[in-house]
Amino acid sequence: MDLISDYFHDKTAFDTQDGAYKPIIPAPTNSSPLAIPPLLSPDKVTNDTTYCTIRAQQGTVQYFPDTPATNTWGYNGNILGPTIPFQVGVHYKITLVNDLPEPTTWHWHGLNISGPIADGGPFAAVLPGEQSTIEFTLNQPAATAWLHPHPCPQTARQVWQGLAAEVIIQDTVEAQIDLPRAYGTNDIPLVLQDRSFHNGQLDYDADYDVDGTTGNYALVNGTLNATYTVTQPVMRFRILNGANRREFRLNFSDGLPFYQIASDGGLLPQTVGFTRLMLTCAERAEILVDFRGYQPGDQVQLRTDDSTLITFNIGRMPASDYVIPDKLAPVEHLDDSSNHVDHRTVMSGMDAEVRLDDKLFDMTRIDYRLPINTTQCWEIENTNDMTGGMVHPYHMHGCEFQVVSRNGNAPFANEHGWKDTVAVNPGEVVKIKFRVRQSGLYMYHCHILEHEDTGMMAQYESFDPNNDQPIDITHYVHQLEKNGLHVCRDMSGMDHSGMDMNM
Ligand SMILES: [Cu+2]
Repeated sequence: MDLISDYFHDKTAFDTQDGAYKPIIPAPTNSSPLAIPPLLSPDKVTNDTTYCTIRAQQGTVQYFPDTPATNTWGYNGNILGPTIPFQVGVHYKITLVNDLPEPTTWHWHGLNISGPIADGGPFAAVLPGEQSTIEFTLNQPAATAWLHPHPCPQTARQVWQGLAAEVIIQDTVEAQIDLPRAYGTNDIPLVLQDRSFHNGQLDYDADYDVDGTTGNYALVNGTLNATYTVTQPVMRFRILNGANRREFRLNFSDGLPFYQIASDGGLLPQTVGFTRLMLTCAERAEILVDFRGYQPGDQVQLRTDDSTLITFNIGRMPASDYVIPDKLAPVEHLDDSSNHVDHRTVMSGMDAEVRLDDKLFDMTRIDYRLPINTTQCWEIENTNDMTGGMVHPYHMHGCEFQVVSRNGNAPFANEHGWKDTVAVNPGEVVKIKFRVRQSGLYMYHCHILEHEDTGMMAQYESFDPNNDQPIDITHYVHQLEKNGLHVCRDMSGMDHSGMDMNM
């Protein structure tokens, strides 16, 4: 297997971007064992339905010995949340409880479920002290997805405060491949984030940057200066970039190779070996790491650039003749014989000038309509002409897509599976194809959370061409207004064309 040592990004743009970008430095506190989130236990399992509860709540974490505990938010706990296992084909009923002092939503990033409510975008707000119930049955490949809030325009602040959890989707295809899958033993999540602290507290407003808020210290699964003792010869890490804005440029301190087996939407057709891998915001990579070359007492760090994210202490491990599989799972071919581009979406600008298709988000406006069960081909362009531009991670709700090309060239070696978030370099056009399976209303946007909250977001409606019943968007708008909730309209107050004023 070839080893790739290219980050696949526009290095100039990365290195010269926004001066407020903070390097990761060691936190001034002792190292701590990596927190491994528990698996969410269902409330009840019946013959046809599995019931769960996910409560957004306030908590505290004692990060520093000499300051008061840090006030945090989490799902069913103090920070982040349990890892949520879903089985394809099972019907789930999930109660979402808001114990926070403000409205929030539960967005299932990477789950192809009904929008705008079950999907959990900005229309799905739950008031403080209230709860709602969603239900769905998953029909998509095994994958690592995630849960995070998505209220407009408060997503970035709520994620910063601690709301995020990994989701593991399981199916029979993945189950038949010889991969580590003992959760908490040789299969563990790594949620990568960065935060700064002010007298021990998170202070989003103090750290806010319109081009994306960054912090000085790495948090892995909410742990500062995390360490992990390796007792299994080959580990599977489900890595999520859960940061508001930071790209992670992953490498091991000694150049140890690692093997990517899955991207956002599931297994790759073939394992791809790396010594360096960049993950932009919201992207996931499942990797296998072979620790058999080390001796007990050795140490190796997983880093971003040359800053440590987590230190692995090698412990005693059983002998193993495990062979990392080369072939994984076939990826469904989406028919694209017409070669017709259905739509081009343009991401432009930096700072408060960011735009999607020259517009800012408006919840009362449907930006694009597309038929279900039909292959769509879109081009995603990052014009970014100001000051060299920056990488924008483009994300779609309601579907997983395949990367067809980058500026007409073949996609990267790890882009041959399903994705829902793709990094678009300045001056690049990324062609994608996808099929939406269910009618509904879904967001597409930049996943730098501050860009999204500034309005670099739009929404599409998917409809059944054999039974086109357009969504009554005023119904959803009125639901929010009736509850005194904010409705994002033409978010700048600029570029009023008069067209939207009647809504
Ligand atoms: Cu962006």
